[in-house]
Amino acid sequence: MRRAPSLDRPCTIAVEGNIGSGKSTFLRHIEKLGNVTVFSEPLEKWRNCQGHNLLDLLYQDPQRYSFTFQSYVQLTLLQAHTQKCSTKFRFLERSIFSARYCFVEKLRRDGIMASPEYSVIDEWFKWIKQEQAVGVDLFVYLRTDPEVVYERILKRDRAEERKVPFEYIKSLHEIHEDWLYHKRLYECPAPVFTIDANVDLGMIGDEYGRFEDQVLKKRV
Ligand code: DCP
Repeated sequence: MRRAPSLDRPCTIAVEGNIGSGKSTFLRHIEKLGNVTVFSEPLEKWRNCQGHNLLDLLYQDPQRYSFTFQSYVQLTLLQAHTQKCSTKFRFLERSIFSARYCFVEKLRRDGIMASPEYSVIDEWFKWIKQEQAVGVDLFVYLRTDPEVVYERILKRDRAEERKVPFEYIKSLHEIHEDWLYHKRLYECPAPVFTIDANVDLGMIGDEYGRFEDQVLKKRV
């Protein structure tokens, strides 16, 4: 599934991490460097699918709407993975992999997503992986403590996320850890570059610099 980057296929880097780990901040920084294309997470699409705020519905009634939400997430991330781009580097905010291995996994474990719904999402996922150009060359893992991101989530006060309990964030953290850090959950289809994203997002420049030196400059 991993293909070597070539002239017609840029080096694809997917930025991952818990909710509130600073993916958007990291990508805003990367965008300023130039010669990169950034596909930010299609959150606005999730908030407005033909007038429906699917993110809000997900949190209001997860049993009823998690399948609806995750189906649309999978579609919009597939669209991001396969968008054309002419720069050497292409950055994605999240990927179909974290959608499936972290979020759908969590919903399945908690029994929120019904087994037939999980199976349908999983069949779609397997087909996409097999048939579509969704290869990733590197994951950037913005590694955080759940307590830190929970504070950030409370502070940013996104309307849809007001009722998200700490336990949910903690458990999503553990799933991200198992997948990207300990590598004991499913497959990890590309190497992982880990960034300590606990530091205040205003002072994270050193960590970003390490990524630029060790990844971007080496591949130019
Ligand atoms: N979400 C979800 N299932 C997914 C992807 C996201 O339920 N497959 C939810 C979790 C959040 C919202 O969508 O409520 C956005 O989450 P992200 O972690 O993807 O984005 P953030 O905006 O929190 O990222 P950051 O703060 O790191 O920039």
